[in-house]
Amino acid sequence: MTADYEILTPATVPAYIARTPHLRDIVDAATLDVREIGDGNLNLVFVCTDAAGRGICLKQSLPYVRLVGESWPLTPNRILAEARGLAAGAEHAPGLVPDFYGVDAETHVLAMEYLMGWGMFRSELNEGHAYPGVETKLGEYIGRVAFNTSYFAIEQNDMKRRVAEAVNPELCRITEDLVFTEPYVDAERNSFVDELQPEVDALRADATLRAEVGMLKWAFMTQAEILVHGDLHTGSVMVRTRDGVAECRVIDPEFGYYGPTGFDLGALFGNFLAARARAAVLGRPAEFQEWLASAGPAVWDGFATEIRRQWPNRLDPTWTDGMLDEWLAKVEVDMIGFGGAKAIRRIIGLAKVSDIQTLPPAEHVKAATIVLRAASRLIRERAELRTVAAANGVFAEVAAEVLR
Ligand code: SR1
Ligand code: MG
Repeated sequence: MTADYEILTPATVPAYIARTPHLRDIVDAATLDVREIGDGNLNLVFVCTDAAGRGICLKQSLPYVRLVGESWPLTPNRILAEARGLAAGAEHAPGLVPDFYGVDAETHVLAMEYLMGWGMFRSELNEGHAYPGVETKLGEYIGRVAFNTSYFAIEQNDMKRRVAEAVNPELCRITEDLVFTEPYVDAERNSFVDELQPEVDALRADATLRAEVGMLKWAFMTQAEILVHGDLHTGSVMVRTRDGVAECRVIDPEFGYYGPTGFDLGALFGNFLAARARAAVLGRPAEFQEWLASAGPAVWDGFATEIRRQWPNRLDPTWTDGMLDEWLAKVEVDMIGFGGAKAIRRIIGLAKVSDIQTLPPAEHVKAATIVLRAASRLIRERAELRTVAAANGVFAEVAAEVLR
């Protein structure tokens, strides 16, 4: 599918910025150095710096999936979902998202702060670099956006209008297919090394697992609770350490829509499973592995603390403190389940993760096996496990069994 709008290149970005009123004062277009750095699955990303050292980052959605090519058309209006997510982050979780400079609905270009010198969380974890404290902040980010985009804080009629405005069917369909359906059937877009075939066969033959994944997919499709990020893996988080303090910024909410509260929490947890498997097979220092193990529970604590902090501001007294305890317990179980589903898709389905893909062959198989077995148990046993901390025990058991 060819675009019916101008697709930017590093050579045309300066002129684009110069003619765009909401961008031209942020940097000096005449002295701009521009690089296209998009390494994700969908979009173009341009980072620009001017002679005075000022920066800007432009993201342009293509009318197709970059990873696959023009044979897979995809609405470029996804950039509006991203704008909605960044604006919500800026409003409710300032300091945890990049500064948002606006979106151009005609060219499908979004402008934001260039996080110069920051690293992608996934790449940093792959290198064995710890960012203590970032996990709690990520939980806080989810809690802040969750509370303030839910019925807890939004008037009922307004909430329904917001849910309707934020529908994101094409992007949700990708998640429905790639996360909840394809890994469990013989789909064309799946791929994995032959050594994993018995593990994959076991998942597909497991009727309990299949039923539970069906329940998670049902929740994803029907449970319009909060404005979720929709793709909150460790590649959607930028990190740095400044003055000894680890900082993070959440990026890329183009899969955003109103969905289940546990979904983003689970996305992080599921990606930590991949990072932990990598660290385990590479024999990273115990201190790093222990910090990684604590990351899932810390995300949960950051989230739950934030929700409890805001609880007195809820709009409806029908929601008692007892209801809050029950609601949080359900969200934590959902987090474990979605975490498992998000981990499994990265091993079997389209769009894999470097944590596992860049390992040498023998370690790749071991790490992928750990992820598949642990994630499968998390999905099946999540109701009994109840807490993310308890779910960590499953990972430890499985890792010991595979690496024995
Ligand atoms: C076709 S898009 C594949 C994946 O890339 C994005 O980052 C999402 O995770 C999506 O599932
Ligand atoms: Mg993304």
